[in-house]
Amino acid sequence: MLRPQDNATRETKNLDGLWSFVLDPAGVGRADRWFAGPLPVAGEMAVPSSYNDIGADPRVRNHVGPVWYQRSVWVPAGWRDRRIVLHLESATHRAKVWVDDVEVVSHEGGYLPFEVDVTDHVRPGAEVRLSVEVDNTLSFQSIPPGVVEDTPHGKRQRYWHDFFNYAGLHRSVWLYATDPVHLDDVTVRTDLDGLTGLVHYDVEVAGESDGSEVAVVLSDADGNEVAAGAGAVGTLTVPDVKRWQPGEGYLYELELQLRRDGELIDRYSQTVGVRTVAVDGTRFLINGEPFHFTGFGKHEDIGVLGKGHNDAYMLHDFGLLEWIGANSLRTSHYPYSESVLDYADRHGFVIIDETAAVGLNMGLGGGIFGAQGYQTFSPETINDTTQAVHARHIRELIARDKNHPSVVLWSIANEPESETEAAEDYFRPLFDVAREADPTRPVGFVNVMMAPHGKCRVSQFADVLMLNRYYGWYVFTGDLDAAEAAWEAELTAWAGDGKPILITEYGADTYPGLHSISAEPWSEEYQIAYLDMNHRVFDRIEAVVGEQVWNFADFATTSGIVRVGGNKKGVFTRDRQPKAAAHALRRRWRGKS
Ligand code: BDP
Repeated sequence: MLRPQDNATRETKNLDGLWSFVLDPAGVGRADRWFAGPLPVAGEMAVPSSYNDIGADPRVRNHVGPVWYQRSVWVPAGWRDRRIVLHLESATHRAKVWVDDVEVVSHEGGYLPFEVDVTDHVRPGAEVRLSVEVDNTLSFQSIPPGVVEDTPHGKRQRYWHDFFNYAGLHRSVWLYATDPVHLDDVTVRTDLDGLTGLVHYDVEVAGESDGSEVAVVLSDADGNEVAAGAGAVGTLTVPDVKRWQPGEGYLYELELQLRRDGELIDRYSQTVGVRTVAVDGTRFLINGEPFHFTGFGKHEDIGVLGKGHNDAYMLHDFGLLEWIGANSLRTSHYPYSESVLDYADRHGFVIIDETAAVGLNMGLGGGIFGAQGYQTFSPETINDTTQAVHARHIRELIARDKNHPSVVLWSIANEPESETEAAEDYFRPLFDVAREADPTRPVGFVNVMMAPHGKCRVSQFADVLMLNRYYGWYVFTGDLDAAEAAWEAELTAWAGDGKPILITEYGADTYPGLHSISAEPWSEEYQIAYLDMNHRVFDRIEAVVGEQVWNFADFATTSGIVRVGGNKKGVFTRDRQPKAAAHALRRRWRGKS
């Protein structure tokens, strides 16, 4: 699938804005054919955004089940004889879409795009009605998993991940038009041979493509042609290549051209960063050079919009990341908007790209998530069907993000149960799925504290060890001396595995404005002391190739007695003001005060 793009052969129509919106608590919308006319007693909803916090109604915030979005759209008259596609960048967590009375597509997986050819269901120059049923229900067979419990007070959605289950149309919706014979996908892989760059490309064409021909032209950032090729598959060589590297996101442009009888019928511009990624012993190499990750685990989370993508906030967050000296982030705990990856490509920002497989761990929670008493892997809970869904998520993530030079590592899950035989059986094939989909990037998963070295049975499959640890917070709370000794002992054991170690989470909840001379937990002083302790440990272990603090900013969670208006481990507040730790991190990462 190619992201919608405008050029001389392709045209997009953006469908963001206000849509009609209504909850469907009884789940009757489909049977009552709500798609066949205006939605009953509808309100309005902004797209993109999470619907939860837009109004002031707790029923909307805490709704479990389907909601309906609807709008009408004029199909441009100029799109006669064109292939017309409806593209949704995400619908959390599953959606069914109708064009007028016709169901055209459904998709499950709340953070990845999907599209459908609607040519047969629309008339250029006429108006159509689009209806989207979006369902936020999580089950043991969804990624992420959850369970709906029927209580005397109504349905309650339980889940084992620590962020609010925001839902809705979180990213843009598009109509676009191409020739019926069109470029359908491209896979680009790059390599370096001394000073020469190699760009392998593989273009897919769809439609009745008799007689059509593919050509490609590679240009540098100034628009000068540096190489060209004919045919759908090939390798371009770029002498004296300018590499994509951390801090310097140099991009070439690969223009794909599709011609029939000499006439250009489709083109697509794909950005290309020429770089290599490799793991060598305990080193993580980008372009053959050891790379040290600094940065954060983040969330797509802001006030009012929830998980709705917003370009202004995206730029602001990247501005703060640059200010603090972060060179990387993990898309914890789900694939982020493609705009984030495009920005990272352009600016040399390094990304660990994670699936939405979070909370596959029913031993976790200890009262945090409020859903106890389940076994993680069993025929009734996370089972073979879930594994197949998880595999599909991995494939769809890699299909979407494979061409981003910023992405250097796949994370196939966050903190799953990993200390049991069932976990080993569940994950072994999923690593194969990732490696088959992308043989060029390392693959890992994020290990949880309950599966330390010697107990974890899944890390054997990973190229890189990603560890989340809270020594000094969830254990040895307030006792940083004891935390330091225990943490160093555990890390030393992991280092013996001979793989690079990335600390993907370490953090302490911090209430902004709370101060304490003796650095008590929750104070701004403690956050700094806690981070300092961690950094002392990391600096003593050579295999540690990166540090990503949990979290970039405070974020919304489900309610619980250890969450005070959400998770407060942010180095910035939810509205992006720095806590004292932000200045301390900046001194470490940029050497500036
Ligand atoms: C880890 C999770 C993360 C949580 C964090 C925390 O990976 O999602 O928010 O701990 O407890 O368990 O703050």
